[in-house]
Amino acid sequence: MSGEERTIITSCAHNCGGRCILRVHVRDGEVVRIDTDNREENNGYLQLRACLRGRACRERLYHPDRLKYPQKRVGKRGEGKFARISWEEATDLIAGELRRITEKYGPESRYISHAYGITGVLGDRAFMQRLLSVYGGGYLNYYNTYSTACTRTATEYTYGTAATGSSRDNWLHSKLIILWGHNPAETSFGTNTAYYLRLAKKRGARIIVVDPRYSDTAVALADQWIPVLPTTDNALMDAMFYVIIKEGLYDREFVSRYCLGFDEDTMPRGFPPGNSLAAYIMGESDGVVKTPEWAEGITRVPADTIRRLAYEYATTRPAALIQGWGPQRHAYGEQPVRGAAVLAAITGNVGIPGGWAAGTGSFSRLRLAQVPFENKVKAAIAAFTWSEAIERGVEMGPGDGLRYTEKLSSNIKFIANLAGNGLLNQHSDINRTRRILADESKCEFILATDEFMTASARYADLVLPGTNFLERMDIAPAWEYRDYVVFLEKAVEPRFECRTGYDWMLEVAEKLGVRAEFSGGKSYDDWARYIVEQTRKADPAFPTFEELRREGIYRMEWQEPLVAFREQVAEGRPFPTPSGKIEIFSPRLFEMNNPEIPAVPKYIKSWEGPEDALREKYPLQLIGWHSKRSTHSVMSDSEWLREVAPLCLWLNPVDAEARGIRDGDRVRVYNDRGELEVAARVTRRIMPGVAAMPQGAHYSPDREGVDRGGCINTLTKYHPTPLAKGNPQHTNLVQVEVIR
Ligand SMILES: Nc1nc2c(c(=O)[nH]1)N[C@H]1C(S)=C(S)[C@@H](COP(=O)(O)OP(=O)(O)OC[C@H]3O[C@@H](n4cnc5c(=O)[nH]c(N)nc54)[C@H](O)[C@@H]3O)O[C@H]1N2
Ligand SMILES: Nc1nc2c(c(=O)[nH]1)N[C@H]1C(S)=C(S)[C@@H](COP(=O)(O)OP(=O)(O)OC[C@H]3O[C@@H](n4cnc5c(=O)[nH]c(N)nc54)[C@H](O)[C@@H]3O)O[C@H]1N2
Ligand code: SF4
Ligand SMILES: [Mo]
Repeated sequence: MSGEERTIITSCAHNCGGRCILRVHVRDGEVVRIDTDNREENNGYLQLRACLRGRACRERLYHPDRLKYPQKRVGKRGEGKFARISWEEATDLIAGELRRITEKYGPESRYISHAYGITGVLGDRAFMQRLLSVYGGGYLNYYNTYSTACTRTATEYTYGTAATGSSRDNWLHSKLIILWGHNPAETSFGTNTAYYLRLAKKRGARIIVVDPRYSDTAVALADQWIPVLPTTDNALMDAMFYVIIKEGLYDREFVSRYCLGFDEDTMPRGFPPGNSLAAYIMGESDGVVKTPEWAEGITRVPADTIRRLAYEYATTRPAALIQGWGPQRHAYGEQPVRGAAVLAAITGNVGIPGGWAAGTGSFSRLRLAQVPFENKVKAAIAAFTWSEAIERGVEMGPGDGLRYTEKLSSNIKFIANLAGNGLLNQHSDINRTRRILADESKCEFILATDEFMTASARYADLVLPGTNFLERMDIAPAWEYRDYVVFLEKAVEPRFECRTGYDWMLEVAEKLGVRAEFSGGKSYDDWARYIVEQTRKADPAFPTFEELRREGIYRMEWQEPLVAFREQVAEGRPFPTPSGKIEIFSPRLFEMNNPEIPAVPKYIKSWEGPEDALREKYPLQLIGWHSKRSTHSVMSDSEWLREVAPLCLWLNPVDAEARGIRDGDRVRVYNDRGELEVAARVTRRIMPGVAAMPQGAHYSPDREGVDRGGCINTLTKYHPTPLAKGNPQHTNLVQVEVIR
């Protein structure tokens, strides 16, 4: 007999760019239907409506391929042979390996990988950080992420902080909005970001999209699309600087008061002449004047379009240049980040409502407490460099991005990959990573939790079945523009033998003799209460646990737009840089004396860019993008979503015709690193010379090693960016051939 239907409020815990309300309808202990926010919109409350992925979560929850019990590797690592074991055996194995590896190699050999399948505060990562802190004195840290390595690092060099947060209501004051490699119609960047842009447009803002692709955002919002070749944004920016300088369109007062090194007059003392931005743009330092005609040859943007763009941006105030993270996931990704911030600065668009200082301007008004832990290891590698730290961690130094120590005492020997597919699928150059991971003498133990046997889980020694977010309670903040949290109510009991991290970690802690220190006497639910109580200590307006649970959401209220650097500009306070100014010329970068890390933002010819000689062999630039069809690899094989957004490689008709490729044909895409197969989509939505495919498809090699799953990381390169040591996963040269 079917019982009463109850409805609970939750949100996907995936790293999807959004944080929306899911209303989950449960009958007889089963999720029967999922819909979304239906609250009344008033007092500025915008419904947090779920995307198609959120609404399709039921397919994932009940998928027949869910991991059902713990599995131990029995074949060679990566071969895919596993045997079912009990939880008792599994926790024995983890405790034993942790003890052995810690005693032999010390805490610096232990690593929790960059993995964001769970974004709630009670995720497996949070508790593993605590477990490794109480047992063995900590673990090797990482800094930066795959998301924002160059954005973070390069913004800090310009403004002295990466916290350039402004709120989206700023855009309602903007007269012009430039979305530079930013696609929130798909990437969301906080639920409703595209909606705010639509409101801005209704209020009269003109919207320009700069992107090699005619993205969904361009389709929905753009008055103008400016296609630019990947890796060449800085040539376009340089030419904009040229026009702005030549025509005297910059904000003289702002530049002289707040900026360092715009021209020779604003250079700090003690540096040789000819090192300012203006000197570089006018060719004084390298003999090349950065005219629009020069840039046209590199970027494929017509010189007149560049002139108009520069003129428009410099003369329409306030204007918001909002840069996504696509332009920085490139070989020299630091440069477009610096360039965009400098454009905002010299046009006086910093610190004013309707302007925009940098990047996507993420901020965190609401600070949610965390599960506490104390990692005694201070050493940190850049997130992207973990596979290198397996091979040669002890040889790595500051030049490889090693921080807070001179030298590591061990290579990585233990990896906890919890709710992540970054061991293989999401890390660059899969064939390289496979070779490193397959060598069992290098990293000696790999533990994975997941809901499915992913490519990464296949390279683990022990795979644990995790719960789905609908099977547990958690609390998750907004993804960007953090001013609300959602209480993730548990909808149904875990299926099979699936368990949440804290649950089995308690047993591991017990076996290691640290249960009391690890648990602090708390159950999982107690930790949720603890988080709320600690958050309330800092913010008394934050609801009680019961209130939050009842309402399902807590949202901060405010009236004024949050404007980054408002005080600096309104009150003449120093910027948090060493000079107190916006460092267009960075003395710190100058001291590095490295042509790949220039002191002023510059166009640098990229390896595997349009000016690389390798183009003769591999003539197409390949970029990936974060598509609506999946959250990284999560749901990328969903039958339900496939109908809406199938996986395919975008090719311009010019490039398709030259290769005899018709829309829908299967094609092989390859370079020296690997080969994959995918369907071609022949479309003018991508500029000639460039191919694009969604990132996140599941890697599935055939016997010859050809990836039939279409995972772009079969083709990407492991080559950290010069300063941030970030992941240049959109910089690739390939060839494409039709399969007949
Ligand atoms: N649907 C969905 N949304 C997501 C995610 C997801 O997997 N799926 N992932 C989330 C996460 S973790 C992150 S970090 C963010 C990522 O957000 P982003 O990094 O901003 O997303 P991308 O799609 O990589 O890049 C944004 C745009 O940049 C363009 N682009 C690429 N190269 C260049 C270039 O050289 N120049 C210019 N001008 N444009 C370029 C791409 O075509 C794309 O339209 O998205 C989040 N949102
Ligand atoms: N080529 C290329 N590569 C990229 C990018 C790119 O733009 N291009 N983007 C990079 C970026 S920005 C990021 S953030 C990374 C993302 O890298 P990851 O965070 O590793 O990617 P996901 O695919 O989201 O992996 C999440 C995993 O967690 C599992 N999972 C989901 N929910 C749960 C749960 O509740 N419990 C458990 N135990 N498991 C769960 C999923 O099945 C999935 O395997 O990828 C990076 N890789
Ligand atoms: S944007 Fe993210 S949180 Fe919102 S419904 Fe989609 S997958 Fe879920
Ligand atoms: Mo990300």
